[in-house]
Amino acid sequence: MRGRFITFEGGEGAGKSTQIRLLAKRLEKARLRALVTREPGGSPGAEAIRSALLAGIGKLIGGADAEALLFAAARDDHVRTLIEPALTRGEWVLCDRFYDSTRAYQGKLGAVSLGLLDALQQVTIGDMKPDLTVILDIPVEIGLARAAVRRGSDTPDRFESEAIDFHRGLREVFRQIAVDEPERCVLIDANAEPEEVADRVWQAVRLRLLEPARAGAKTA
Ligand code: Z5A
Repeated sequence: MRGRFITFEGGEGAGKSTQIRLLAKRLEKARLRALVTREPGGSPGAEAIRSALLAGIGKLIGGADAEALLFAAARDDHVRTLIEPALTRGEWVLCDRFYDSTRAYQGKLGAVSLGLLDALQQVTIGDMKPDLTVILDIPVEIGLARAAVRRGSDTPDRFESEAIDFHRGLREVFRQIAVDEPERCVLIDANAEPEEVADRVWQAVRLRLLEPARAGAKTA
């Protein structure tokens, strides 16, 4: 049986990596194999592109359209070489960011046209959509403070260094995606202790993926 594909989205410091780790543990307890990955990156080719992107190459090579092309190139490699093969083997794939981040960062905030974004999406993933997208929602100030603590004395990356209005705009875009696609997305209040947020995520995974699969197996 094909595995399930879950993506995590949200602004800076929302807790995506933390929640993915906690969900992977719960899935393992339920005897489900989970592959944890991230975007940009996840495969050797895409990780090479990630380094350039987070160092700010998009600003050097012509701005938001060029940056969107690089995110798409990374996604193409990641989907073909890592995500699709794992789903085909029956594994669950938990991915830290996916195409909603392109729509939010490059689309809404970088002003890349919908036409270009649609074309890039078609080339990189075609009709393949996540089975579930968990959107972690927290006030911008709290997320940025968490990200700053984690970063310590390191320099903020290309996106972390944007102004606070940029981050407020991002939060609104992610919330709107959850409203527009309620069947695929669940919006989760992430302003709570990690284990409490993990309970909310697990509840969504159970209701939307695990229980329907069990019910389907019984009637088959
Ligand atoms: N990007 C894009 O522009 N277009 C695209 O298509 C894609 C991405 C795919 C990738 O950066 C950047 O690429 C990203 C968007 C852009 N922008 N930036 N910057 P990244 O992978 O380096 O970083 P990120 O995805 O933005 O992750 P993050 O926001 O920095 O972190 P997070 O994964 O959401 O959170 P975390 O690492 O789990 O937690 C952060 C800290 O908070 C850490 O110290 C935790 O211990 C702490 N934490 C976590 N949960 C809690 C709770 N519940 N309470 C208290 N403290 C907590």
